[in-house]
Amino acid sequence: MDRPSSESSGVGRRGFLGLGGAAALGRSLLSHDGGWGRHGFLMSMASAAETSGSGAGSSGGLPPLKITDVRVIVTCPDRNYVVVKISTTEAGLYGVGDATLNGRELAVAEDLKQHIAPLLIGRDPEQIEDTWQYLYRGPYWRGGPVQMTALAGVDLALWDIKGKRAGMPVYQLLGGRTRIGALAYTHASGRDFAEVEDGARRAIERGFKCVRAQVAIPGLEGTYGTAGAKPAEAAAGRVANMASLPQTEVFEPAPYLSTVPRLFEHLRAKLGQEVELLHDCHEKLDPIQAARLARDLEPYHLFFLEDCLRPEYKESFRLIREHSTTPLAMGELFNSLWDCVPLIKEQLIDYIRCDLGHIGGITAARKVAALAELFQVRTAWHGPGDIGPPTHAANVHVDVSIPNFGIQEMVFFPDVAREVISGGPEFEDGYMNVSDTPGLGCDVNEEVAKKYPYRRSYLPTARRKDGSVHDW
Ligand code: EZ4
Ligand code: CO
Repeated sequence: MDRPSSESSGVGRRGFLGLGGAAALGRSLLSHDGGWGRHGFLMSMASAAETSGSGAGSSGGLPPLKITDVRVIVTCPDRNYVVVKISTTEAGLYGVGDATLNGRELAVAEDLKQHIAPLLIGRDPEQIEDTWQYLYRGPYWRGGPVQMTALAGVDLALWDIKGKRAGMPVYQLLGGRTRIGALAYTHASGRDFAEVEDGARRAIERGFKCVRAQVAIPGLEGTYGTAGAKPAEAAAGRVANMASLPQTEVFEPAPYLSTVPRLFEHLRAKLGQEVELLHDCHEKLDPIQAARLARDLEPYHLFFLEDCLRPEYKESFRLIREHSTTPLAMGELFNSLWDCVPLIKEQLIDYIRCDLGHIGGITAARKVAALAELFQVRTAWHGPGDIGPPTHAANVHVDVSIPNFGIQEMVFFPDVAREVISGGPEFEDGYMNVSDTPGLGCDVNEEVAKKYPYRRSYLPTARRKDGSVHDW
């Protein structure tokens, strides 16, 4: 507690013993302990630097382990990724996590390098929950997207290490399989209904049973989710955006609210009832607008309507519920477990779709999933291209091991990204899956990563026609 230097984990033995109250609590908690005596407990919670030879704090029979290095790799093969690589005292045993926060990558990278890495050196990498609690509550100024993304990167790397050490894929550590694969959805977009329909048909031919559909809104410049409509132009736009300031899109609710139901009327007429359709509002709407859209979409039986409201306004989902039976999903902008609580416990949504990479990794996700299970809410973890393959892998390890999985958003990474970060989930016949490789199943090639240095890149912004700021 009293040693601020980088060699201290902060729960060092000396510090822990120094806290009389905490030590007493530890004793009382351990009064029914069968052989894991106070000495062993204190030793195991101390930094691994001080545990050598004690036999405590490590997996049955294996020698104690400690973290020796935390590397933060920032790379831009096609877009920016932040990869966390945590090495251990066991030769060749390391974990790979993802800490990519689109548009603020360097803030996370510096948090990891300057503030978090010194706290991890010497710790036992097997104590995932304790490390999570320590990194979450330890800085006093807890939470926020930057810190929670950094924490997720560490968390994923530690689960990877634990799986590799156990010789098991992470889903086994989470309780084992509950399903053969994770039902996936992909994106179809276009400048008009026919282009979206084409995109959906291509997705269905590729095996998808569920498609998210977005269309450009007539009269508005740029609409969220439609940039992929013309691949060459979109790619050029992305590169241009990397060297410049954010692009500005124009949003108006009136044409949006009248166009989207007509898109789904078109898609149902052309594609039939079998394919599952979804739509992302991207947190753009006011409550009464969202209620109207959810009601107007009812005849087209969406799998869900995604992220209708800004993340601050959980109670407002009640208003949407009162007006519609369209299933609702929410959560990619949440970065606190507690953001999920009101929506789940009041059954205001049907799918909780946190981003594992921004809410604190697998350790956080399994708690969200367990809470959701009790209230008949299913999961739909965020799975966009701007989080790295280790987070997509973590998504699927959780998906295939929980009882209340709903659906998984997915993307195909370009070859250039896979050159740097290999592994990750596979897709077949509508479902995602992970292999039985021990750990999460991803790796990073640091030499190749160097070929693709970071390039500053902003997400777009949005304004109304009168020039005022709107949510993108
Ligand atoms: O716009 O992750 O559902 N997917 C999404 C994403 C988000 C990006 C922002 O960085 O809304 O495409
Ligand atoms: Co979304």
